[in-house]
Amino acid sequence: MSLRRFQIPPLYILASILFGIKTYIVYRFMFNISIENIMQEFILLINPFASAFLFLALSVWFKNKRQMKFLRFATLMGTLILFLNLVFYRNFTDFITIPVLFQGSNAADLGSSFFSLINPTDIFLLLDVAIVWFLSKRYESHVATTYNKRAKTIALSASILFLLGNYVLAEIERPQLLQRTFDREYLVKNIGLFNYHVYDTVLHSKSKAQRVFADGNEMPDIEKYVEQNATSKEESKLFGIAEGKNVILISLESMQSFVINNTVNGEEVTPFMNDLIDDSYYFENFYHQTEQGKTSDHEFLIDNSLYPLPRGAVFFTHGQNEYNSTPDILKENGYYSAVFHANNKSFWNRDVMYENLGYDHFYEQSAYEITDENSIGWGLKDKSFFEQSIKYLQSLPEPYYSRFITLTNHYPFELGEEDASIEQYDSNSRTLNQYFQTARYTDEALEQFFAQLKESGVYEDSIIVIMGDHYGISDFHNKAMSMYLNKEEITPYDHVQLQKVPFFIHIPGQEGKLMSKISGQIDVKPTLLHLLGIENKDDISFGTDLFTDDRKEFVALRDGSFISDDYVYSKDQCFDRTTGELLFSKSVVETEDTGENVCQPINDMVQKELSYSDQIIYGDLFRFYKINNN
Ligand code: GP9
Ligand code: MN
Repeated sequence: MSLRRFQIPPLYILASILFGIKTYIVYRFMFNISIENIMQEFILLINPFASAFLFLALSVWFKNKRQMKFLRFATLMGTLILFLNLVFYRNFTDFITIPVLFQGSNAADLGSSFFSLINPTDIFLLLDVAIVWFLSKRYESHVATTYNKRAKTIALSASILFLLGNYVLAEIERPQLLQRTFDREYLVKNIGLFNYHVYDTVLHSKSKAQRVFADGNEMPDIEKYVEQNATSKEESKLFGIAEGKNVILISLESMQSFVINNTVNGEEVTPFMNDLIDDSYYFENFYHQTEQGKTSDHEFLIDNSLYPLPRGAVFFTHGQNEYNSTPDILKENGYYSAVFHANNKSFWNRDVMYENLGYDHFYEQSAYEITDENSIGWGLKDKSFFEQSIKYLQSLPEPYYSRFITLTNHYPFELGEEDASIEQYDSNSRTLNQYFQTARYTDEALEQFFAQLKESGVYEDSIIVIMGDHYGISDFHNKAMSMYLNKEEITPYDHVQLQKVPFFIHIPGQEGKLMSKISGQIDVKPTLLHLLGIENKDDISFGTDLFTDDRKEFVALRDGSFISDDYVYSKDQCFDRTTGELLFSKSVVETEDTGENVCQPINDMVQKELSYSDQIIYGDLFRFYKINNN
């Protein structure tokens, strides 16, 4: 048969189309990728073609023989990558990352079950490769073309345009997708498996390089700083009060302090938590310190007492570092540890990071029965989540450190009518209007959980810590927020105050106290360890126990803002903390003399502290520093 009679497109275009179709079929029917809307469906459809074209169009730069060779091996390699991810996915419901590939346990796990993870139908993945091989070998003289300059330029520009188009759509669908690196599934869904691998490689090499240049010489300065500034010289007033008790630490999604003891349409937003203040240690000036890694950043803070990173999610970028984490320390003191969260386990790279932090078990999505009726928005509703978790909690070896992360009070704060106990707020922000209802729902879920803890006999032997993970209402809703708070506008001072999240330490049988000191998520680890009677003397951590008076004078937010007893500093403006009066502004000082910047000395310290914490993470410095945790 002669191909002369057929007008076939250039082989690289045909190969891209075939490879694109194949990849799309794999995405759609072999991986279990969740599609939430038409836009996501569209992006998923185009990205396989965009990345196949990007790579295969490179063939136009080669002469005939090499061109054919390139196409054959490129399609084969691409297929191999697709296939290996598929096998990996069948075992781990996750995509391969470079660190995971070299991570002993995962690779070994996969090795032993490799053959059981292969389906006979996988052979069809080779179909397009076979076509390309056949055409390129048998009909080389017809399909191999020497492309002229114009054709080369067109191929190159088209592939870049394709890639850009894909990226722009992905950005619209998930703003800051690449900076925030939410989830591998999101990345694959939006930029495609192959571009995801390129991205993962860049991320990996960058952090590897920073690690390579560190040699541990950085540690003495950091140690000295921590010893002088973050270590209390005074023993905690509550040291050992909860020795041997179980810990139940509940993170409330997007719960901010402004709803506590507040009303909407005349109704209390969080009646249960408002009452809980009376018999708990409740910290009314407690701040979240998270950045782009949101929930995962708060987890990082509470388990390490180190700051999360200024960009990206440390759970992703430095999931393989050495840490001296709360679960690790507790393990050495006889504790079992587990996390409960009904979302996809790879979200925020939790599966990898939890193992590294020393958690014994992660009760994730697959541990829960999730149906249309019991889920909304991001997944399993909080009431059902707690209810289904109790049996697992009861089965844990004691004493244990358990963490729970709720989900319902997450943007866009959706709730079915049957679950809404209070009316929405009425403003120009649908987000804020709905927020009160989901916050109330979570408050009710918490109340129910307390009842279940009591019923199941878990309550008495435990201490219960409750905390908001980060803000839920962004600056975008400032207009509605100022209306709700009865303010003319939300100033940088107000913005900082809105970063307060609720923090409770509830010790059954203890009265508790209203605590007004300035505090933050960085303080949770040392506070908790001291309550449990663990000294943990040579730990490097930037927080201080909240039950001593000898404390560092500020809480630093991750964007460099800070709150001290006297001042609030944000966006180059220094305010009086109690009155909110502007004391100094960098932009004003150029035109009129507003006096000295009284915030400057603390600001210098904040910058130093944040950079020390970053150095530890970027350089993976704990590998040079062995700590005795007893
Ligand atoms: C996802 C949940 C929410 O598992 O923790 O994450 P967030 O978007 O708040 O970081
Ligand atoms: Mn969150």
